Amino acid sequence: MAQDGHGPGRLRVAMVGHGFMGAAHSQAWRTAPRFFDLGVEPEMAVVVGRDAERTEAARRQYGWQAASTDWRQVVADPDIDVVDIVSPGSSHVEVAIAALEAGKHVLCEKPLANTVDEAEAMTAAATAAAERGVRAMVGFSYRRVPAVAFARQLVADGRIGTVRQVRALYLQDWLADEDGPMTWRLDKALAGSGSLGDIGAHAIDLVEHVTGAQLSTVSGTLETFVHERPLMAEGVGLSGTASSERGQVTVDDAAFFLGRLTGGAAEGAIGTFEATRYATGRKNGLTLEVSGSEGAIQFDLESMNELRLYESSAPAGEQGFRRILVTEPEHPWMAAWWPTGHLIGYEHTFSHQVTDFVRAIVAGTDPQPSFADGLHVQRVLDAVERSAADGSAWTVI
Ligand code: SOE
Repeated sequence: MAQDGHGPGRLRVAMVGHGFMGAAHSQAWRTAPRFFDLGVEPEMAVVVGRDAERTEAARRQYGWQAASTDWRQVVADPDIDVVDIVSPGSSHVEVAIAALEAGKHVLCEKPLANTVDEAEAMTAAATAAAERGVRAMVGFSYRRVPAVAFARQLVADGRIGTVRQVRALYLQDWLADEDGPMTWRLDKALAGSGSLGDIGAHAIDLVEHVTGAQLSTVSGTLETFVHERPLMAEGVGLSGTASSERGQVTVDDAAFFLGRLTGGAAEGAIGTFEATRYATGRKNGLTLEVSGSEGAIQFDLESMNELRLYESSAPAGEQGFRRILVTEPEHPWMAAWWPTGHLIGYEHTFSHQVTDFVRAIVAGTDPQPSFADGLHVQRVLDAVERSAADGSAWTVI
C-alpha cells in the first residue's frame, strides 16, 4: 500500500480475467470507494487476459490503467498490492498461490478451486500469508446482499428459534436450448464441475452463512441432459454464437442433494438443495427458505431487496409471512446508498464485497469468507460428486 503523505494511501489492483465476473468486479472497484470510506484509494492498475486484443478492449471498457497478457509478470510486480482472480476455476490455484507468495492480497472468485487438493494448497498458502499480514478472501458475493446479511442476523438473534429445515434452490435456464454453444463452464478441465460448482456452491455458502451451521453429510445425484453442443464461433461466455463443429459437455447440468447440518442454531437440521441451468423460465432464481421452531425466513434473489419473515408468535388472525423491504439505513451496507425504499441490484453485492475486503486489509484483519470457507464448500461439492458416483445413501464431508 503506497503512502504519499497526502490523504489515504493507494492500493494498486490487478485483475486476472475479464469475462462476466470481470465486468462485475471492475464496476465494484470503481464504485466502492465513491460510496464507502475504505481508508485507502484503490487504483485499477492492470487487467490481465490471454488474448491481447480482447484484454485491451476490456481495459478500455472497464477503465483499467493498463492491459497485460502475462499474469506472472503482473503478480511479481512490486507496484501491485492486490490480485483479483476472475478467470476460470482451473487457473485459480496457480495464480492465487503465486500472488500470496509474492505478498499480494488475493480476492478469488468462487468456487475457490476445481478440486479439494487445489483448495487445500490455496488455503495453506493463505494461512502462511496471513502470518505476514497478507489477506485472502473468496468471492461468495451473495453474502453481501443486505437481505441475506439481515436474515443471518435474525437467525443469530433467535428470531425463528431452532432451525430444523432449509430449502435452497439455484435455478437458471441459460442451457435449456440444446443448440446453445459450449462455454468454458461446460468443460470439466476448466470449470471443475457444472451447475454443482458454479451455482450450487452459492446455495451451499448461502445456507451455511445464514444459519451459522456447516454441512456434515450429503446424499446427492447429478444429471447431464445434453452431452454434446456446438462449439463457440464468436463471442465469449453466455452470449457467444454457435459454430458448425461440436464439443463434449463434461460436467453436470443439474445437481440435487440432501444435506445434514451441524452447529449454530441449526444443529441437526436437514436441507434440500437443487442447482440447475435447465429450469425453464427461471433466469437467476436463488431462493432460500429456513424453517425454525418459532418462525421462518424466505429469500428470493429475483426480489433481492425483500425478506419474508414468519413469526409463530403473531396473533392467530395475523399468521403468515410478512414482507420486509430491506432498504433502511439500519440494514447492512444500505446507509451508504439511496434514501429508504430506493432499491439496489446485483452489482451492489460486488461493491460491498470490495468494501469489506479492502477494509479488512486496512484494518489488518482476515476477511470473510476465507479460503478455509472456500475449501469447506469444495469438500461439500466433492462429497456430492462422490455420493452421486457411487449411489451411497449418505457421504461424509
Ligand atoms: C453463471 O451461472 C453465473 O454467472 C455464476 O457463475 C455466478 O456466480 C452467478 O452470480 C450468476 O450466474
